[in-house]
Amino acid sequence: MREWVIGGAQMGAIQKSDSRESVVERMVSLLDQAAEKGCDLVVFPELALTTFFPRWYMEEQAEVDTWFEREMPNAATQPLFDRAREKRIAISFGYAELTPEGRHFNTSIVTNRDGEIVGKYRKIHLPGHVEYDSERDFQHLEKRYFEPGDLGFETFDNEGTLMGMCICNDRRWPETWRVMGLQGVELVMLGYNTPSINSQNRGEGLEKRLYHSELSVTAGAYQNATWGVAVAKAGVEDGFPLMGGSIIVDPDGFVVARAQTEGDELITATCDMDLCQFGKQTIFDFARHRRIEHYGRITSQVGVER
Ligand code: CDT
Repeated sequence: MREWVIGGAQMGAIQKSDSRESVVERMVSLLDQAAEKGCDLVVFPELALTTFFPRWYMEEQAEVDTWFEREMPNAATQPLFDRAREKRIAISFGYAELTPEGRHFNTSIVTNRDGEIVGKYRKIHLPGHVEYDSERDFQHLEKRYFEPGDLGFETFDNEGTLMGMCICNDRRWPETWRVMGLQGVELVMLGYNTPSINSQNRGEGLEKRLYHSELSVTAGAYQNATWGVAVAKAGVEDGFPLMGGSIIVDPDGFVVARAQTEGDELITATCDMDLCQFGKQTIFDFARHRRIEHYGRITSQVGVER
């Protein structure tokens, strides 16, 4: 399948007290709207099933683990998988994954239109910090609750289209996009939970934060000649605001659909995967133009060295 009607299912706030079941009801309702619009694929946000719990400092592992899913699908998410299969819509969404070995990842999956999981990604660039930070306006404890993903930036053939995923902070790193670009990716799906306020710089402002998000996705899409779908969890969660700004971006780096609200909102676009070919065969024909003899620092060094 080369032409997909894609839905970006932005979600509004999820409070700490909201049950998984009530969230899944909202996701099913967005899926129903997507079905009416003829969508073949719907992308939901990062950690779509719960509030953005890494803002809360927890010391008891048993409490931390209540935010994680031990299997997927599970009882709470089965209705979403069932409706997606019934409507023949592929879905992608993020959740906190607790493996049988006791490992914790910030994960996303993608299904085909039969509701079978055909791809999994575990977030690699984990932002934030490990210990309580009294200097910040609020906490961002992803480095405390998750370990870095161990699956790399894989791509997946989903019904004839090469799809990849990344999660939130990953979108800001060109390496994320290029590793998938080097596999010929045609669609990158990502969800995010981005605070509207910089916890270390209150003066930054929402406009700049939305711009940086959009810049990252449009640049990544253009420089790798791929479609990009970036979907927010937005709104005010227990007093903490998250920004919206969900977008669908074409392989030339242009935004073709953009959310207007900070609530549950579906954006859609018809995405022809063959539009990736021109960029991949010309200015971003990697085989002809890349000069890897000068890229050594990208993999041999982490911080700045002179
Ligand atoms: N969820 C996530 O990765 N959010 C980050 C905020 C980082 S602030 C410590 C983001 O890059 O949007």
